[in-house]
Amino acid sequence: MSLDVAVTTGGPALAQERRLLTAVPGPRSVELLARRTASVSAGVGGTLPVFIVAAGGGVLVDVDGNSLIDMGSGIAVTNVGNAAPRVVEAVQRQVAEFTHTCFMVTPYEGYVAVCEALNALTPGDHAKRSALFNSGAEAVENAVKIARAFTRRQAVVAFEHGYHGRTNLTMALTAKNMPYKHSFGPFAPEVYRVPLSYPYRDGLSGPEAAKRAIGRIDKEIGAENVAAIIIEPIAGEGGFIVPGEGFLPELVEYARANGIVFVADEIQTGFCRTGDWFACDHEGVVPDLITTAKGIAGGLPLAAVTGRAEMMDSVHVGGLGGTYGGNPVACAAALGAIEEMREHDLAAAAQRIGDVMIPRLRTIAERSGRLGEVRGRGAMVAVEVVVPGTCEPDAATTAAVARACHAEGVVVLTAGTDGNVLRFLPPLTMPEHLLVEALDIIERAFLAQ
Ligand code: PLZ
Repeated sequence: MSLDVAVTTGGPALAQERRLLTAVPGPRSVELLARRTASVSAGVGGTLPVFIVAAGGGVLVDVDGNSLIDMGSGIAVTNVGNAAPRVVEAVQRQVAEFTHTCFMVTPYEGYVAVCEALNALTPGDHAKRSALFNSGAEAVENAVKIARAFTRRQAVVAFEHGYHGRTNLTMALTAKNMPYKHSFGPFAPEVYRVPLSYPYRDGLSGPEAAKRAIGRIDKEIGAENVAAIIIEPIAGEGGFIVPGEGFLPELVEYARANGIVFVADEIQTGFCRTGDWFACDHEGVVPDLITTAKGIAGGLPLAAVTGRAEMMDSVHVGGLGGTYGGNPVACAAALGAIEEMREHDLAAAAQRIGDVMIPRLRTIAERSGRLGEVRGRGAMVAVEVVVPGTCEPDAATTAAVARACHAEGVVVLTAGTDGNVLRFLPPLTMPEHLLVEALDIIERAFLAQ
């Protein structure tokens, strides 16, 4: 498709500007949308019907030549920026050498190198092993398999507002019915849900909330029946809920005292997103197993479980695997992405993004009265939208603000069990001038409500 604006390549070389040449979506996107509707299952949702031809730095360029500010990173995936140079170079080299062998049939170095990197980068300096998969949900499924095999127990504890995927077991682990679970049951058994720490809504300190959750586990399941406790250190789809200080460490201590495997799902929070390599690092939490995906490979599909060697090695030989898990092209991308993160200190970049966003959003909160809470860590930032003067969730205003931002060429995402959270996940390569421009547009959208 030819464009009015020359777009020869993606990546950071793209003009870092917001540019609207047509309405959003423009006519070419509308044509493609008609083809999509006629060919793609209606069950696959969509945030914004603009069709993308190039992306990089902090922008997405569509088929109509519009350049949109990317405040979503494809749901926390392109942390290193879209088409990041080291990712592109590593993928091009690998794809020309060989595309697939199946690691379980004839192995290759890239898979091992990714596991070595994960073992070194994830929290804790104990002996670790990793295994690679294709998607976040698949990593979570395998973490549960490993915890069950290691403990010979069955129960798995998950949390309110938790999100872990769309496969059968991970739907069971996920809290929210619509759209993830509705009409798709029955779900996997032996999954139990306990309350999260949600300071804005429960008014409890982290340790108090931990005591409440642990009380429920003891009374309703029995610690000796629990294989694993699985938690996102910051709930992602649930609305960027940052638990009270001390909540996670108390859960880890309880798990350790009771022979329960503590699994941190860092699929959304990982790889520099929160201003550290992993969100667990913030409170010095050392999980037994950690699941990663999304940001790991700069946009190529890859996921992993990393954890204590004795747990990871407790599974019988052949018990873990899959045709594509740790595909060589995805592994090359991951090694390139990790280099980008190191080279450009993207953890520090995430902190700087948070330092720009959070004070500005607090000012917007004062002016608008509709933002019940501004929260997050690093470049994982959200606002919880409420009816002014109350704590009542306001999903309608949240959707209206998102729509207004989209129309102005700013790609924002929503989240939250009540659909009342506007969340921001810019690429960590977002130039500051675009971040500020996006915030200006977000402010206008709120003040127009
Ligand atoms: N665990 C913490 O955030 C994926 C889902 C988007 P997959 N989150 C985005 C949607 O509507 O499907 C996620 C996550 C956490 C697990 C997953 C699942 O990762 O790669 O989507 O399977």
